[in-house]
Amino acid sequence: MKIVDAQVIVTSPSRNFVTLKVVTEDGIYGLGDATLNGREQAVVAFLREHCVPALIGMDARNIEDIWHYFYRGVYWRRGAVGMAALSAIDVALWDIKGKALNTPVYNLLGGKSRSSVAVYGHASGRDLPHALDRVAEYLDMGYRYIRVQAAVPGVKDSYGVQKGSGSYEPAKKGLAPVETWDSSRYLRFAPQLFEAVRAKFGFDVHLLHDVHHRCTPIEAARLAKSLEPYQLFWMEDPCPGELQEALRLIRQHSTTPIAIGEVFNTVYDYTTLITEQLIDFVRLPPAHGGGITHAMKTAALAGVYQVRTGFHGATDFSPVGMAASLHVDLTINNFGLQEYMGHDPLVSEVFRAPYHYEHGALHLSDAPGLGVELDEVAAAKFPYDPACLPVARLEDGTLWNW
Ligand code: EZ4
Ligand code: CO
Repeated sequence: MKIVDAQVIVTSPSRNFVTLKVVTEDGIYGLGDATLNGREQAVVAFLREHCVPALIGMDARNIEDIWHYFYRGVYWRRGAVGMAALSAIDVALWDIKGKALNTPVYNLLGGKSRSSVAVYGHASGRDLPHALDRVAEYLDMGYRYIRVQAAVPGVKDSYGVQKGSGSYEPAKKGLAPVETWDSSRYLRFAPQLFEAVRAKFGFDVHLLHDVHHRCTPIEAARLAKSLEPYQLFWMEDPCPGELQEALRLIRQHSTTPIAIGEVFNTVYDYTTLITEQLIDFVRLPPAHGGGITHAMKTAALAGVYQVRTGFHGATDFSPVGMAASLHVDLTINNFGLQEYMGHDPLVSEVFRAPYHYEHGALHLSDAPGLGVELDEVAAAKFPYDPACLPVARLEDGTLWNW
């Protein structure tokens, strides 16, 4: 089943998405998500210039070998751009295999371990009372897992708080906007926020919180400890994860479960974290972590150490990337939870997603392959629209982690 063509499609229905379409000699095609928020064109160039020429002529059936060709065979391995490109190639090949065998991808990964995929939504408040209103809205919509964020009093820009109306999207047009941050105010406010949420809604709902890399390890340990009474389902990205040993400090001080790795690229970013059981959830999804092939391996290593998955599911991923996550989520035993933000309605003019939200979960269709359809005519109506994620600075100007 020779690959005869591969196209990189960039479209921006409300935000940018990069999609790889791989076409085989018998007319079957597969889709892969190559979106990397704010760095889209780097992945486009890498795919077009360096991957597509090598991909053409390969046998689409040999996913494992093609994966290794573009990983082991590439001297300059890993990195966000390279792994986003490899993820797209891999996911497109799984889509092709499913369509060729007339079965959904989850059947090829071991079949269903559950009937639907539990998701969490984002309750983000302009202030504490607004966050409580947002939690109530998510409960009304049937969510049983809710991430809670709110603007920190005295801090100009807190992570995860939407400005104005419309859907939350941190990337902005032009160069990176500069946001201001203050960890000490945040560390005082976060326990007050969760105290108020538990006082109002009790303990039946699962609560999550994203620290978004803002703390030092010892600050994160203090935060994890101070949030213990509120029994979070997870505390996410407590500190930057590139120093895996830093997570030992947090573990030493607290039993608050930790989720990490939405900015990781491969299982190698997780080896200390998983094998020393320093975390509870891996965030790296198929669309950024080497596709379905590598996500299954990362999940398998995690499973051995009783670590579960909690894949990143921001609007950064197109319905193609979301579908790839859902096929893995449905299959693996150590699934934990899936993030789900929901796209702007414009996105459905370009992508037809195979999943829908109901009763706190995403339900995936049994269409062959991934199940996603892309309308290329509609895609062409939404040209690339450059946007960039912010940078964070402390009040004195020191550059910080965004
Ligand atoms: O800020 O994906 O848990 N979710 C997140 C996201 C990230 C965006 C960056 O593009 O942290 O909202
Ligand atoms: Co996050």
